[in-house]
Amino acid sequence: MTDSVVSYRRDGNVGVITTNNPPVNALSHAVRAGILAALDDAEADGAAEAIVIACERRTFHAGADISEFGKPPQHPFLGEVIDRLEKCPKPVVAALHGTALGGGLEIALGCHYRVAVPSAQVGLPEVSLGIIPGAGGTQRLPRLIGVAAALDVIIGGKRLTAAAACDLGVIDAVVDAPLTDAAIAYATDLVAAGKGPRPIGAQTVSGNEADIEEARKRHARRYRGFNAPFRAIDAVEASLRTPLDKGLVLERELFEACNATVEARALQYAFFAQRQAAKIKDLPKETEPRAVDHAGVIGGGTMGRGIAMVFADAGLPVTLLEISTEARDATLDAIAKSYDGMVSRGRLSRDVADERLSRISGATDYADLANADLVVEAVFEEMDIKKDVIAKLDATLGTDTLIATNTSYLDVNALASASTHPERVLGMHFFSPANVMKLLEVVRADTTSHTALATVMPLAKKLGKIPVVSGVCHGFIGNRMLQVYQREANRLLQEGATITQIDKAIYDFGLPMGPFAVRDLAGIDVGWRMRKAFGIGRAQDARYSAVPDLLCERDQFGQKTGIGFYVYEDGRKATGENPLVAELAAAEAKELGIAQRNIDDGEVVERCIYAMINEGANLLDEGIAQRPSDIDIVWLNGYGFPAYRGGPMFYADTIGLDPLVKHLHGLAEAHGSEWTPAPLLARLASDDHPLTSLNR
Ligand code: 3H9
Repeated sequence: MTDSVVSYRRDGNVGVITTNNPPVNALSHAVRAGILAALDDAEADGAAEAIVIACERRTFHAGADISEFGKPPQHPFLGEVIDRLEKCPKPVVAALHGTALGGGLEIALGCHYRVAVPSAQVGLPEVSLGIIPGAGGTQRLPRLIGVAAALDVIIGGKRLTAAAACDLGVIDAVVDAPLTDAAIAYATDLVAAGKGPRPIGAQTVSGNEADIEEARKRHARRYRGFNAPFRAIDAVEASLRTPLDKGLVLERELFEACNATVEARALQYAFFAQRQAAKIKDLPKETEPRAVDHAGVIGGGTMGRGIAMVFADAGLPVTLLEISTEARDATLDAIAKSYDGMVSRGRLSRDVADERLSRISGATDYADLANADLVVEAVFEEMDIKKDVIAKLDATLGTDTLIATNTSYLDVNALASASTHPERVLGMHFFSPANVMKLLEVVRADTTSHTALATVMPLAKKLGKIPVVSGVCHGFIGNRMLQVYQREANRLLQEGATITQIDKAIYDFGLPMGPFAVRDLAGIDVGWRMRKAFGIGRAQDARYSAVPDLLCERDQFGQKTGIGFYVYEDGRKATGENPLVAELAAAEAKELGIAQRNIDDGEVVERCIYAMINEGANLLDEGIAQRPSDIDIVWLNGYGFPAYRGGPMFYADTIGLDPLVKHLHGLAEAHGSEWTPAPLLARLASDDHPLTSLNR
């Protein structure tokens, strides 16, 4: 048969079905229908004694077409296609390359044999989209490799390399490229050896209820608040007890129930939002990125070291500049120790750690940065110091070299003005620890060139980061919203809530830690120094809470000093509230004429989260954020906003903008003008449009 998406041809005694549906051969309706039609041809072709299923371009099927999930399902379903493959009277071989994920792996499990090139990866990532494998994955994988190993792949979201998949028995052989030829040869050998179809559905499952219970316990913490992972465990449990056909029916029911949840909508939205965030609306398509083959980092503090490791981990040589030979050597030592720690924790092999470390060289002279294509400054967070560094870089580097500042608050327009070529200056705001956190705010100054942006966005992806573009404002997208969230937490404390209550309410909402516990972890002094530098206090905000500052004045900075909002045992474990906090808050309330009262947890969550949403809408109105989903990506990846709620802007839509705006008016009456709904929210609510309608 011929179809533009799926084609059938014969090579010797092997029929070959090939899909060509760029970019990732997603199993859209046309592909499913095309494979069925091609199977008709292959089965009818008397000269074809075996069949190969393969894909063109960069990958085997990377899964179902996620963009179809919100629409009414269309026959043939993926399960029907896989059923036909499994029941095919001729042996069927799947030829895997790229990423055979989700429905892609399920297709392969419907085939009777599987071969893969060494670079191929397989996995069932459905729970990361709020669903479960819905085309036999939860029933066939346990039959193939046992319940415990299958749960690791399905719930742990593990992607297996071809070698690991072969060891586990997920695939039968690792073959050399060219893949399709190797798969045809494999199929020819099967026929010659008289080997026929070998359906997984006919196999029995190895494993027991104890494996299921163990998985429920093991994943309870990681997936706190999520639904899909636990439904996937239920489906795998069914494979132990029921024949394939019944298990498949239950799996489909669970899949559909999961797909109808807010969690599924939120996670699927976030999948596309993350890819959207990498796109800059007004960047001309023809803008050519510059090559970045060598990086420089200025400053060997925590951030500078982490940033140097990010480049080294991604395979780029990096030169780290410090002010003296002693500081340089101490920095390189500290980096070596970080890698040693990863080796001793089993996270890296010695060889890989050594290779990464060898990419980092130390320097003390700006001239040593001459061959860098991009230099990131991570020196002390002070305007004059940073400007001085940028001016020195400007004087030493070629005019094409990009200069990035890792500032978290300073005005990037002012910093760019320290360069005679301000078009090459932009912000790269890494989050701490830089080599772990995925988020990267790319701060676009008024003068930043298209070339600089077009270079840094794909570079970020190469560095394993999730880039989001922000305009220039105090705190950019993430920290500006964090400030109003913390402001509200402080006010709730003034009004009589305890820090334990506020932290618990926010934890129960789904964030990993509450606002006070987070500040104790990061160091309360960080915000204190920043507020002092910017002169932030009562003059700007009549309700300004000085409680954190008063703790800092007593050297109570949080975990690192053993006391902050909470008191700590061994520097880590909180044993209770610092009694001074409630005392200071009560005194402040008295001074400000605020009557303390009982506050319920619902009010805590509403005020902290709604304040953020309103500020997010202001950021959109001001053009700081390109689209609501960019804000969500910042909060999902930089601040631990619960992924099953989709991010603050998506969450706002689930509340409904009309009730939200009404609520904000009520808060403005009770607590002041900061609560006046952002004009954008008011406009959208009156037009009955959700925030996510702006995601383009
Ligand atoms: C599933 O299979 C359910 C079944 O169990 C049962 C059903 C009944 N659908 O990421 P990239 C687009 S659930 C639609 O930048 P990379 C993506 O949006 C699925 N579109 O490339 C982007 O579009 P654009 C289980 C998809 O090389 C473009 O392709 N599978 C899909 O960095 C390139 O993507 C998964 O969860 C899709 N399935 O990474 C795998 N996948 O250019 C999801 C990608 O317009 N995909 N697109 O922005 C991935 O993890 C990565 O895309 C992959 C490639 C690793 C494949």
